[in-house]
Amino acid sequence: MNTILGPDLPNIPWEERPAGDRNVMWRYSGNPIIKRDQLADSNSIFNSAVVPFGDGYAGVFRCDNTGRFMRIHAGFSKDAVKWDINPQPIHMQCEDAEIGKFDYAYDPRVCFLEDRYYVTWCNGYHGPTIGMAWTRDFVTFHQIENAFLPFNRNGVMFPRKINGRFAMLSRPSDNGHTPFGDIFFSESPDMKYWGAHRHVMSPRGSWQSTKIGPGPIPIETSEGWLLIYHGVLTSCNGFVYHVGAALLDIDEPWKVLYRTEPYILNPRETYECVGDVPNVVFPCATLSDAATGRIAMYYGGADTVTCLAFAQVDELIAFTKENSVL
Ligand code: BMA
Repeated sequence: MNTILGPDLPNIPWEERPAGDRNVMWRYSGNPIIKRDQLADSNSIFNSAVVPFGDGYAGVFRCDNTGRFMRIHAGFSKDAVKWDINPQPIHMQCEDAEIGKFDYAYDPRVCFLEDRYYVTWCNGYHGPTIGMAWTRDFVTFHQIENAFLPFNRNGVMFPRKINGRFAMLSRPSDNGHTPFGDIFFSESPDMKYWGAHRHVMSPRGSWQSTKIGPGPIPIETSEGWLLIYHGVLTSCNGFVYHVGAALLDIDEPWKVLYRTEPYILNPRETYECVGDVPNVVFPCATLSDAATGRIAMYYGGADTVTCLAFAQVDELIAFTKENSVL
């Protein structure tokens, strides 16, 4: 039995796989769970991250407004499906005005680590890089140093220290729409200085041939870190974003043990194929229940709405191993 090494969360969203569905991951019947205009001035709400919080859930949501400015907003939920999103964007506290100066914020991830929640996001600082903040209540957010120099996107922390150091995956990029991109591992003694950078994996044929990037916070399992990631191909019509899975070594997560040759989710429903950027599924968070092995994954559809999909950890690990090409 492949197990999640983490807490039991019996109340995460869940639906059984529909009869006749042969896919390792299946969609929530109520998708999208967050529509583009949930806020009075939102153009789109997508690529967002949620975590267990108190007796419910909290999250950080990418809300592009009707001025098409990219902002992140806090939100709360009892059931992790219906979300109350604060109409005001997060205003970070920051001791250093140079770092706190706001340009734009998008694609947040949230990671509970030791005693607080860390938020990482694509932060505008002379180009995109990895912004970082922490919060205990999702009301006050304390912004700390950017993790890296520009240009970088998809900063995804590990949920515990590894070999005594904080650890993060990221995807160095460019200042535009980035027609390349590998996943790297970095570590830090203090959340300020990041180094010991290691290559994790490169793009590879077909659905992940243009670029790849880490998605949700990796899930610790008996078989290694379960990494859900996005992989992009360039079609004659532009980028197409898919979701894949890999297992990384527990102590040396830059070592890839298994990696899916097929994707595990691709844009095929209307809300994934039609929107501001068509043909995008972009995962930023999971909730998982160790007792049952249930995984609920949150992803953006077509850069417009927020959606949910489900998998069973045993099945996803077995699928990743059986369909692995390194
Ligand atoms: C990436 C990011 C994501 C977005 C994706 C598809 O570069 O901007 O926020 O979902 O492109 O447009």
